[in-house]
Amino acid sequence: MLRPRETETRERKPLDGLWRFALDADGRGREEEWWKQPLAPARDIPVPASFNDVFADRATRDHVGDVWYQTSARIPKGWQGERIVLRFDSATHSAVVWVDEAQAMEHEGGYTPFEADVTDLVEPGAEIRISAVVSNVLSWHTIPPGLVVDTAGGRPRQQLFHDFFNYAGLHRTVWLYTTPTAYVADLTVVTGLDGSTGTVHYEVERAGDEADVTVVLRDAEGGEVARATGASGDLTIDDVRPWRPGEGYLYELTAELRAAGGTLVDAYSLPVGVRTVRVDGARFLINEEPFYFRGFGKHEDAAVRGKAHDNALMVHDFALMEWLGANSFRTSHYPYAEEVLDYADRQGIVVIDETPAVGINSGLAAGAFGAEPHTTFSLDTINELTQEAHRRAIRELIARDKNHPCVVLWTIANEPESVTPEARAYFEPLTVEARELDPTRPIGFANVMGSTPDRDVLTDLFDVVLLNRYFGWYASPNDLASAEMELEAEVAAWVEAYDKPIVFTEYGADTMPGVHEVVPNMWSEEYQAELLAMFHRVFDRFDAVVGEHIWNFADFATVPGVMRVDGNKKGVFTRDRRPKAAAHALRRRWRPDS
Ligand code: GCB
Repeated sequence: MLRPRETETRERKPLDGLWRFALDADGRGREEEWWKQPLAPARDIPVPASFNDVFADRATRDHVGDVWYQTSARIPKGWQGERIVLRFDSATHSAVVWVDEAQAMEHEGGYTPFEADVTDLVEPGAEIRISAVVSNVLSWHTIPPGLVVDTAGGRPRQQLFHDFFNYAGLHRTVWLYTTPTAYVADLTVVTGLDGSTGTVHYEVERAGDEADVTVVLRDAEGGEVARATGASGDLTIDDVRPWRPGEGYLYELTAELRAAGGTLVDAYSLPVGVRTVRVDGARFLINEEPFYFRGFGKHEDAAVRGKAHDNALMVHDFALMEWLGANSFRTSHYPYAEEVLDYADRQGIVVIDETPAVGINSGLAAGAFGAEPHTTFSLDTINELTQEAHRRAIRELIARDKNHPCVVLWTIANEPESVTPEARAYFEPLTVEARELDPTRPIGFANVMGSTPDRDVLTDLFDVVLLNRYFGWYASPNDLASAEMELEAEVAAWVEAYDKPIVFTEYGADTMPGVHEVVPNMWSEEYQAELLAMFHRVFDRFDAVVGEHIWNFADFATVPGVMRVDGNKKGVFTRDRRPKAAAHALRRRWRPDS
C-alpha cells in the first residue's frame, strides 16, 4: 500500500491539528448516529496523539470503548476531476469513518493505514465533515488480543496480555490526497547485487483506464541510471552504490503512466535502497556480509502524546542510537509510523519489523499481567478468528513495508505460546502466508523465556532464532553468577539444536535512575550495567549469536500494577531520554573508538 506522496500528478493535504473529541462512555454514539451532527459536547484534541494523557481525568485515561473524533476540511477547488482519497495512517485499535453522513470505511488493527476513495462523497471547493469512531477494545479476536472485564466499581476494565499501556486514538496523520483516475495503485521492488552491478525488479499495479508504464531510476543526485517500459521488469545499475547498514544510500524509482500519445497520466516515486538479505547457516547476511545487530527493542511512547508519531522524538532517538553506536532496532510490539521506516532507510539503520501480535500466551498473561487463567488456544479464547486477524496483520504489515531497504526481517509475533501442538497448528499457516507475501526476507518470532529448544515446537518454521531472555532479572534475580551459567547453557543448547543465527531480541533489567550502589543490586544503575555486560560476555563466546537488542531503549508506560512502578524501567534512557549509567557502558562496547 503506497504512502501518499506529492508528485507531478498528485497532491496531498494533511489534516493534523485540533479535532473535536468526545468519549462515548455508555456506547450510545453508533446507535444515535453521532456522525450526523457536530459532536456535542466535545473537547478539542490534538491529532496525532493518544487521547489518554492529554486531559487530566481518569475517565479519559482509563476509558474502555468508543471515542469520537470529528473535523471539517475543505476540498481544494483544484481537485476537480481527480480521484480523492481519505487515508488514516492508523486508528488504534479499530475505526469506522464517515464523510458527512456517508460511511466511507472501517478498519480493524491499530497500527496500519487504511483509506477509501471518497471522490463521490465530496465536492471540490466545498467543506466536508469527517467523523471517526475509534474503539480501543481488545478481545480474543483482535491482534493484539485482550479481554474486557467487569469490575465491582461498575466500569469495564481492559485486561491486557502485554506490558505496555493501551494508548489509543489517532496516532498518525490523516490525509486527503489525490491521484488521477488512472493511477499507480501499487509498486513493489526487489533488489539484487552481483559484484558492482545492482538490479531492481519492479512491478507496477495499475488501476483505471489503460495506460503505458515507464519506470525511471535516478541516483541521489537526480541523474538517470536506468529506464524500462512495461508493468514489470528488471533494471540494471552499473557501479551500483548499495544501501548498507550505516549508509542509507537511496535511489528513486518513478513509475509513470502515459496515455496513448505520451501524455503523462500519473507519476509515483519511491525511494529504493539496493541491498540483499539472506540467512546462511548461522550467519545473517546483508549484501552477503555477516551482519551483527546492535540496538534495542523500542516503543512508540512519550509523555502526554502517548503513541503518537513525533518527528522531534524520532530524530532525537536516532541521534541517541548513533551516539551509542547502535545499528538497528525492532519495532516491538507493532508496526511503527511509516515516517520512522523512511528515516531508517535514509539513516542506514536496520529494522526488525514486527506485527502487533503480542500476548498470545496464557502462561505469561496469567503470571505477569494478572489475567484470569485460560488456555491460550481454544474455541473460546485465541481461535480461528484471531488467526484470521493475525493473518490480516501480517498482510497489512508486509503490504505497507515491503519496499523498505531498512527492513531485513519480519517478526510474526512476540513471545507467543510455542510449546504446544496447538501453537504449531496456529502458526504454521501464518509462516506460509508470510513467505508467500514476501519470499525475499527471513522471518522469525520472539521466543519467550522457558521455551527452550527441547520444548519449543515452532523454531524449525522460521529462519532465525530470536530470544527474549531475562536471566538475572525474572530468573535468578540479583544473582548474575547463576544467571551467566544458565544463559550460557541455554545458548549452547540452541547452537546444538539449530544451525540458525541467534539474535537476542530482549534482555535487560528494570533500573531506577539515580539509584547507585557500591555492591550492585537490582534496580540500581550499576546492576543494569553489570547485567548487560554479563549477557555480552556470553554472546561473545558464540559465533551463532549475531545480535543484541537490549530491552528497552527507553522507559515506557505500562498499566499500573504490582509489577511496575510508574511504568517499565528497563530503558537504557529514561522516558525523557536521559542516559542511565548503562548507556555510557554500552557506548564503550559499541563505539570503542569514541
Ligand atoms: C518481555 C516482553 C516485553 C516486556 C518485557 C519486560 O518479555 O516481550 O514486552 O516489557 O518482557 O520488561 O518484562
